[in-house]
Amino acid sequence: MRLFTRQHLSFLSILLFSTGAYAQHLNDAPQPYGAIPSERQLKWHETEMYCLVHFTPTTFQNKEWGYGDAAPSLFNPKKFNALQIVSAAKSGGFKGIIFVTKHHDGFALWPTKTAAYNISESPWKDGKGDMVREFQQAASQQGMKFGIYCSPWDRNNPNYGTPAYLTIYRNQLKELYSNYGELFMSWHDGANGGDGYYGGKNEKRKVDQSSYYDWMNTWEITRELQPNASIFSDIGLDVRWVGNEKGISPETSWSTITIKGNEDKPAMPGFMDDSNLGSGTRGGKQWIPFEGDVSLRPGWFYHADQDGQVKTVAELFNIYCKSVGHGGALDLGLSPTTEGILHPKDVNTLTAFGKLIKQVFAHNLAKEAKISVSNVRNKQQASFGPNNLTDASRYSYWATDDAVHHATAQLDFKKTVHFSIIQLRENIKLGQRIDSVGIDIFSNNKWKELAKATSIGSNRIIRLPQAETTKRLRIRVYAPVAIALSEIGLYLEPEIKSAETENTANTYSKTNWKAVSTSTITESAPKNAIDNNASTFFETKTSNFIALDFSKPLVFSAVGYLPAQDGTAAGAIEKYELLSSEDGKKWSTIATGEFSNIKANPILQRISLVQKTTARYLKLVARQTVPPAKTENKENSLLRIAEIEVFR
Ligand code: FUL
Repeated sequence: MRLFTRQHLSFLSILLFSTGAYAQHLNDAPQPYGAIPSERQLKWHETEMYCLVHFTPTTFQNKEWGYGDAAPSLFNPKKFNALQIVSAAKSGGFKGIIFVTKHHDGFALWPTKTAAYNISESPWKDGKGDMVREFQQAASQQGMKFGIYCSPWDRNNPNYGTPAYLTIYRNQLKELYSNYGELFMSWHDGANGGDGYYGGKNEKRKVDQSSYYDWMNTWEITRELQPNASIFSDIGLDVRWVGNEKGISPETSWSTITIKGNEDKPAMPGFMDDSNLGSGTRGGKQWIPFEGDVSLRPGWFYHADQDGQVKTVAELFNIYCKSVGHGGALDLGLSPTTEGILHPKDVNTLTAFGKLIKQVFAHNLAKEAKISVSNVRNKQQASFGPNNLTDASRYSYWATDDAVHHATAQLDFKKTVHFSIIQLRENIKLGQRIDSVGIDIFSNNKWKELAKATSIGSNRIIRLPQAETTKRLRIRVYAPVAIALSEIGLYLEPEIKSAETENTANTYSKTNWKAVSTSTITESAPKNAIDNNASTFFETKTSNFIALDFSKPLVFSAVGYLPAQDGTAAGAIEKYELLSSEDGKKWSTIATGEFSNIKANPILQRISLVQKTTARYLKLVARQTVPPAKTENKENSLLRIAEIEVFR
């Protein structure tokens, strides 16, 4: 019996040789530097873009946070189509779908055995439906990864706040982890507002966020049942929050971080020093890269009055460059309408964005260059050479000798190239090694610096303010250890034609208005709230309201409140009361409620009135505001208002 032909044998020897060479290559490779990603995290880095779908009875209530009291009968999407939603995400270039299986309102979108408040109580598919299953199947059909978000805070569950609820929550995770295939992410958030329906008690339940969810043991369940799922939370374990809901990180954002606790207790989601979530820590103890989460619309849930505010392709590309392009991932919120599908505007934007990404990154101009480097590891060992820099593999790399910490890679082109984006990747299996880079072009017989950057990591997109033309480009790299750069990309960004965001504001001019409060501070006076300038604000520590005199009666359908836009949510109104008056003396309440999620996402809040109101005077009273960071548990006394809007 002949086992091998000559071809077989020569193939085998090549294989053996190359396996041997590979072993040698590994042997000669630089030692990993600092914290390094796990296999699970490497897969997550490769995913780069995924979507987060919010669709619960809260959609039908036109709210951002359900209170937990919505009747299940409300939930009856007539045209629900998971495939329409998932396909739109795919057309946008997204590679995964995370479905919110239970939001803060507590309504489970799968027929859970753990709580009665679930989809089987709804009229949708006569109570026989399972939306988690439909999303899982649609994702699998489209070749996309699937993940789940199950909110720990549950404003419906009567047991919330007691140890019994933790068991319920863990059982919910077990059901989700056991019945819906392999998950690429398990998403948990730190939001915990306190008050809710809680089985009809309508009260405030405070939990000790440092211990209540016993996260380390809860996440053991994730590890056991879904070992490949990356755990997202404020602080990981695998992926961290970037500290805002704009989806972007600061310019310098390391994948390594040293998590800081709070009040001498270890850090827990919702209970931590979050000051370095955006930047990470150079040389930090753990590898926990960031996810930029942001919604395609202003809110996470669908609101018809935001149809004119779907992000433009240009905005999305900017976010992409500052999330994926800063070594993190982009998690884009999708909000089905009450029909159970995405609005055509959302679909069109996703499709156009997907086309743009494809177009930008279709051709790496650096492939046309001859690349020379100032040093190659191990006496020019080919496996560490510059050929690796344009082979589109994240893990083959150009490396320098251990003693060489400053090096250059020079790209010489036969024909001039025109580019506006430089993309760099390190081989992160060896850690985040590079400290900084400088990019120069040779122009008029001298080198001209175009850009500098830090925190390269898995992906660094440097977007130039304008396109540049050259035949010679140089990248200067500094690392405290041997350099291990895996990719250089040069791309040209086309002019992005995005339809302008429609101005559906329809607001009254504020020219003749007057604003008063009881505050006497002049530099942050009430008039700042009606000056049409979002960066100035009225701030007071002594008053809890602002009153407006329109100078004549106005007929209005809604009132807008923009919290301060300086990056801190302190002083933002969480609970409000809105009053109107004809004479400025006798006031009547026209609305009360909460501005859900304002702390994480301090965008323009809208109070839509049940019916149009006519009044000359309006008063917005803050019943509860976000306290300044250091006084989290104390009575708060800060109110900040950037703008008030009145909608016709
Ligand atoms: C936050 C929640 O409070 C929001 O409602 C939304 O679900 C967002 C993605 O996470 O923590």
